Amino acid sequence: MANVIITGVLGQDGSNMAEFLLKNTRHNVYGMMRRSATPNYSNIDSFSGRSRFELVDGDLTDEISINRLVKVIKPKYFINFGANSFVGCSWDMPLQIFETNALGVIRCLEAIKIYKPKCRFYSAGSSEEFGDVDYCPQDILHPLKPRSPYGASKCTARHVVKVYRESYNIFAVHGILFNHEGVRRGGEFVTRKITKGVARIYDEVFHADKWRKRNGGCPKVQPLELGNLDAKRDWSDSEDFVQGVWLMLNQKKPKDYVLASGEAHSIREFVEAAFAHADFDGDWRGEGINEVYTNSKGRHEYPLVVVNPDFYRPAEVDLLMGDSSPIRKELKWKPKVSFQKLVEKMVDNDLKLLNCKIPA
Ligand code: G4F
Repeated sequence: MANVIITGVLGQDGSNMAEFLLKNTRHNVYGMMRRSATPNYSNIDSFSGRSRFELVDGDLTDEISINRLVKVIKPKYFINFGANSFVGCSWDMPLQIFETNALGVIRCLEAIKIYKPKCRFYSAGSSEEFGDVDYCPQDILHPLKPRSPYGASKCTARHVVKVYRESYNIFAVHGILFNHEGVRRGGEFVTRKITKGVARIYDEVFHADKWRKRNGGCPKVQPLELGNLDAKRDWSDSEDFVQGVWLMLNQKKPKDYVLASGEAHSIREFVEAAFAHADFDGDWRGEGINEVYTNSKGRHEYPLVVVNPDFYRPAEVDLLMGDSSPIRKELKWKPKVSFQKLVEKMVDNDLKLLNCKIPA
């Protein structure tokens, strides 16, 4: 039995990692959370009462707190999922992004170097490091060509991990994670924004009594507003990824790997799959900022999705698709959830949160 520190434990990946370790190992899990006036504990509700789980205060921008935690807890593993992970806001707060995502990694590695040099460290890398890609699928050797302050901060973290590994012989790995989603995903990311939007529209339209009382005879639907529909991403399930991270941390020698599904789908395809699962039938009409995804089933036509250029980014990553064959072959990593299953799981969860169920 050993101690594990997980930063970002209230987020999607941190909470999935903590839950995975509590279920599958006998380790004590210390989940680090940042001080906030109104913290949201919903992602850890299912396990926060476990005796082997403890919430601890800390902040990646504050080395005193990181040093204290490593000195006192003496972790065997330090898993850094704490980050500002939203690419879209990284142009608005580039310094904060670097403080947390890049300098935060130096703070963790310095604390490990001084207080627990045998600790194994995981750094959450990102396919955003590849940016405007040179080839497809991208593997671990793909050049670093970030397109956002977020991507640049993750490239810095990658270099820092390599430097500490080679200079101090620390077991540190930087896993390159392509997009990964799930029922604990934050609502600002496009997948969850879509599945929450589908559930809201389903609730508005199919609970006819409710909306008729509110709006009169025909459905009044507030369409979902999205930005670039043509970007393509390689989406997987975060619960599959935390298992890959654990394999990386327990390999013999530290080596970086890519985690990815190997499939690319556009935002448009995600929209279609999510609405189809909730029994909508849509058509794309118009072009560019005038494009609309219109419900064409039943008596009424109404817009399900419209384009809002406010959600465009100053620079876009058009296509991400990863090659994860090395970790599948060498560490026997096997993801379970397909793109279609992921979409269905997220839509079902958001419908359930609104007490809606698709009729069988
Ligand atoms: O869901 P997103 O915000 O994720 P993004 O930027 O790909 O980043 C995620 O994956 C990275 C790994 O590749 C992680 F490192 C990172 O932390 C994060 O988890 O946006 C996906 C795509 C983009 O092309 C964006 O322009 O969706 C497009 N998009 C279109 N409309 C939108 C929207 N994105 C958001 N967030 N909101 C929209 O309305």
